[in-house]
Amino acid sequence: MQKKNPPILVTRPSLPPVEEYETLVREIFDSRFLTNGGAQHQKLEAALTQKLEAPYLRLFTNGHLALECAIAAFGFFGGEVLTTPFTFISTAHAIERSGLTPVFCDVEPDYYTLNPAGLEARITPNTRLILPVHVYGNPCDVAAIGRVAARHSLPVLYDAAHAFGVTIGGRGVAQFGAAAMFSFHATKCFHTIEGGAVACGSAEFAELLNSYKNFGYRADDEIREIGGNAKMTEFQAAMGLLNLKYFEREIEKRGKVAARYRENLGGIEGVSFRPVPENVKQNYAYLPVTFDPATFGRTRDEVAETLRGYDIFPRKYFYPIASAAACYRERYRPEDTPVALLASERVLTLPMYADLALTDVDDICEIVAACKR
Ligand code: T4K
Repeated sequence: MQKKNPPILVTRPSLPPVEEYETLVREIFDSRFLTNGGAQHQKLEAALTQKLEAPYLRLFTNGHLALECAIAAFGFFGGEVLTTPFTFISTAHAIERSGLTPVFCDVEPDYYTLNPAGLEARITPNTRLILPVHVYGNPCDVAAIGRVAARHSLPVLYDAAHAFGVTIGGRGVAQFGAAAMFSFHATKCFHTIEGGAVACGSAEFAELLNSYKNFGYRADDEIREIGGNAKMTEFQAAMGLLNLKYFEREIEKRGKVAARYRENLGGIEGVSFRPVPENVKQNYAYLPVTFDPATFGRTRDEVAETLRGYDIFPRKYFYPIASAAACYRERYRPEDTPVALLASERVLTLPMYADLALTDVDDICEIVAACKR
């Protein structure tokens, strides 16, 4: 097989027709309102509140600052946050940068989401918050996590960066926990170039989010919180409005790509996919595949290297786990979360995007299958 030209990257953002974006950009130019909650922002906030079935929703300039503002809105002064190390480093950084301490708990072996079974043992008088991640868009066991949280009167803030559009038993993921953060980065299945949102269950929390993203302003002459700047611009919101229009088509196309991968690789010993729970509507945000070197005969890294030889660039999301990152490893032992550690050594996220040709999926799978020993 020839090298891919152009190369195939792990993802490629979908874009609306450029003429449609031009129309909205003209509206922005005419209005001279570029940021700070203009017309596009208001429309997108209303549309996403509905789409995500969120009681309240506030937009942000990116998912990371959305997470930091959400943590700030709880108003803790130090303490511990139970979270997963098997995530993008943003989750741990948001906790640490908020003056709190991440306590890394292990994930469960099917979905790699926070294992509710291990949570209770890690709760101390200093625990303030549970911050699970719907990693790859696979929802956490929200019922079990909710029960642990209720028993100990702890709030739950979901990092739903990957879970836009995912529903559990017909209910949007935004409805679980005290709040949920979504990322709208260009690499996500719904994007606003850079962007994010926090959904929450109370009007008061939503007011705090507005304040923390806008320097603490409650009114022109009233600065109540020590907030920062995390506002979404009109150009981002316009992109979001158009991408929202095409979102269902996006998911349909991604679903076909995911099905083709499963069809091609599903029967190979040593290759496994995350199971799909019956009551979950997926968004196919990522295509994580786990390679067991004992039965596949090759390591995840060897498979990645082989693909790179064909100019196909999968990614090791999420390696290293947060507790093994250079900035955390002196304070943690990655072996304390063995399931997460093993996942970080075995998972390869293969290219996944709406416009990935099924013939390219077939080629990727052929190369992967040929790695087997
Ligand atoms: N929590 C979790 C669980 C998260 O996964 C994330 C972000 C956050 C919180 C924070 O949300 P944000 O603040 O980002 O909204 C990417 C994304 O930048 C990041 O949003 C995402 N998670 C993370 C999992 O992946 P990188 O450093 O891997 O991105 P990069 O630039 O290497 O891009 C990946 C591939 O996409 C490349 O092969 C190139 C391609 N690409 C990328 C961009 C930006 C394009 O083709 N076009 C583009 O415009 O972090």
